[in-house]
Amino acid sequence: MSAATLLKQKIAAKPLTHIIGAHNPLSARLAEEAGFDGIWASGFELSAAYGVPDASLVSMAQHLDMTRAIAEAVGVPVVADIDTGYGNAVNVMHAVEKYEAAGVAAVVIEDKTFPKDTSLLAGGRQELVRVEEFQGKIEAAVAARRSPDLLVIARVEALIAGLGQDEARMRGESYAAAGADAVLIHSKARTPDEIVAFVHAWTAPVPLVLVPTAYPQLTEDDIAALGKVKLVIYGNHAIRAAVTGMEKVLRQIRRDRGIQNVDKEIVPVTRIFDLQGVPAMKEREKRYLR
Ligand code: SPV
Ligand code: MG
Repeated sequence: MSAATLLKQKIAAKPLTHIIGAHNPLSARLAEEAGFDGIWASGFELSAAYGVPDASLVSMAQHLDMTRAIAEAVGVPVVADIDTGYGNAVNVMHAVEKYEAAGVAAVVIEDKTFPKDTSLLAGGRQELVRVEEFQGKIEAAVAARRSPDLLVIARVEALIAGLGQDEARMRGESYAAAGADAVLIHSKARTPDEIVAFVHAWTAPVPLVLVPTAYPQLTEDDIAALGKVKLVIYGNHAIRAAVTGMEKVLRQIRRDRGIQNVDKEIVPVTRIFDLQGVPAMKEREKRYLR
C-alpha cells in the first residue's frame, strides 16, 4: 500500500492522527519507534539543522533530498512541509510531482509570499498572497498529483499574520472550495482560545489540521473532543529535544575535562548501531559474503 493510501486510511479510521517533526532519517526512526502515526518533514527543523533561519533559505532540492531519505527510512507516512510551494503555481506543480515521487503521503502548502518568514517568530514578516492566487496553487497541486490519495493540505496563515478570524475562515473555506483535502489553521497565540474559536466556527466539508506548538496546553484528548480536527502536527520537538540533550552533554564534557561522567547520560554506541540498521547488514554479510 502506498504511504498516501496508508495515511488516508489512518486519518479515516482514527479520531485523531498524530505526526511529529523530524529533520533526518535518524530522528524519523526515533519518532516511528515512539509510536507516532507519521512524520512531519518540517522546514523549520531542517533549517535549524542547517543552522539557518526558516525563511526560504533551504532550497527545495535540499528539503526534497532529506524528505526522500526520511521516507525511505521509515514505514510510517511522511507529510512534506513544502512551505509556499517554492514559487508560483507552476513551481507548486513541479514540487508536488517531485515530492510524490519521493514517497510522501501528503504535502502542506502555506498561503504566504515567497520568500516566507517562519510563523512563530515574534514580529516575523507575515505577508499573504491573494486568495485567488493561492486557490490557483491548490488547484495546481491537485492537478499535479498522480494518486488521488496524496493529500493536498492548504495552510492558512491569516491568524499568524494578525488578520483575524473572518479572514482566516474565508481563506480556509476558499482553499477547501479549490480542492484542498484538509485545511491547516496555524496560530501563535499562547492559549488555545483563538484556535478553539476557529474550529467551532468551521463548517466547510474538509477536516482541520492543528500545530499546537504555541498552545501546548491543548492535549490530543482536547483536540479530539473539538471534532473537525483529524490531524495534529508536533512541529519542532525533535530538534528542540536534540539541542537540549546535546547542550547538556557537550557542556558537561568541557566542565569535566573528559568524557568520564557522560557515558551514563547517553545511549551506548550499540543503540546507534541498531538505529543505523547494523543487524540487518550483518545478516546480509552472513548470507552473501563469500
Ligand atoms: C515547521 O515545522 O516547519 C512548520 C511549523 O511549518 S511552524 O514552525 O510552527 O511554522
Ligand atoms: Mg514549516
